[in-house]
Amino acid sequence: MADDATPLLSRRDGAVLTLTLNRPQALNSFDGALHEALIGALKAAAGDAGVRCVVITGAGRGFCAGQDLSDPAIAPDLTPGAAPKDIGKLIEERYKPLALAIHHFPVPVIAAVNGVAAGAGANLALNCDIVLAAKSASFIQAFSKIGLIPDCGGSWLLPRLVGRANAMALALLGEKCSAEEAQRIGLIWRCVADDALATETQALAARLAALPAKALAETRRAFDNADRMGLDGALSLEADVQRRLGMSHDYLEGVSAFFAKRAPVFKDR
Ligand code: T3D
Repeated sequence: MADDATPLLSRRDGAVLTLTLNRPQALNSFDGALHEALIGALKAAAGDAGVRCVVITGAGRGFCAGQDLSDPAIAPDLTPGAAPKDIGKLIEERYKPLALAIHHFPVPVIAAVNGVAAGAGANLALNCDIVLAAKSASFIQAFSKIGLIPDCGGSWLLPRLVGRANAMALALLGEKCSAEEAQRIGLIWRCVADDALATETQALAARLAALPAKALAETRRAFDNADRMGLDGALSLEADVQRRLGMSHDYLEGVSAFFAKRAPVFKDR
C-alpha cells in the first residue's frame, strides 16, 4: 500500500532497487520533494556496490506527468502583468542533474512505465537504459502545448531513438503515443500486458543484475561515444575497451563458464 506522505518509495530485492514515484494524486508529477528524493536515492544507489540494477516506476495509474505545474515555487503567476519565473534555473538545477545521473548510472536503469508518461516524465523514462511499458501506458511530449520544448534530455534523446521525422511529429504535435506505437517506432524496448509489467520487470532486472556490470556500463559509453565519432573512431574505441575488459576476471569467468556449461559468477572486476 502506497504511503501518500512519501514522494518516493524504495524497495530492495537482492541486487535490484525499485524506486516508485509516489504522488499518484498528481500522476506522480515532480515537485521539489520528489526531485530531491529521486536524485538522493540515485546518488545513494550509485555508491552501493550491492545494487546491480535500478527500476523506476510510478504508483497508481500514471508513471509521471512531468513537472508539477501547480508547484508554487515554479508555476507561473497567472495574474496579468506578473513577473515571469526563471524556469531555466529549474531545468539546470533539477532536470539536468536527474537526466545525467540516470545517463551515467554505473548499473542498468529500467523504466517500468505503468501508465501515462508526459513531458519530463516521458523523458525521465527515455533516459533509462531499457524502457518496458504496460500496454495501456502512453508517452506524451506535452511541452509544445504549454509553449516549451522537450527537456530532461528530450531534444537529444528523441531524434536518436526514433529518427528526426518521428521525433519532430512527437515533439511538435504533443500527441499521445500509445505503448504499442512507441514499441513499433523504437521509442521504447517493449510493451507487455498490464498485469505482466511487474513480473516482467523483475525478471528483466534480475537478468541484468546477474551480468557483468562493467561490460554493461562500457556498452552504454560506447554507444554514446559512437555518436561523436566516425566508424574508424568507434572501431578504435571498441579495441581499447575490449583490451581492458579482456584482462578482467569477468571475461575469463564468462569464457570458462561457457566451456564448462555452467552459469557464470561475475565479480565486476
Ligand atoms: O515549470 C515548467 O513547466 C518547466 C518544466 C518543464 C518540464 C515539464 O515536464 S513540462 C510538461 C508538464 N506536464 C504536462 O504538461 C502534462 C500535464 N498533464 C496532462 O496533460 C494530463 O494530466 C495527462 C495527459 C498527463 C493525463 O491526463 P488524464 O486525463 O489521464 O488525467 P488528468 O485528469 O489530466 O490528471 C489527473 C490529476 O493529475 C488532475 O488533478 P485533479 O483534477 O484530479 O485534482 C491533474 O490536474 C493532475 N495533474 C496531471 N498532470 C499534472 C497534474 N498536476 C500538476 N502537474 C501536472 N503536470
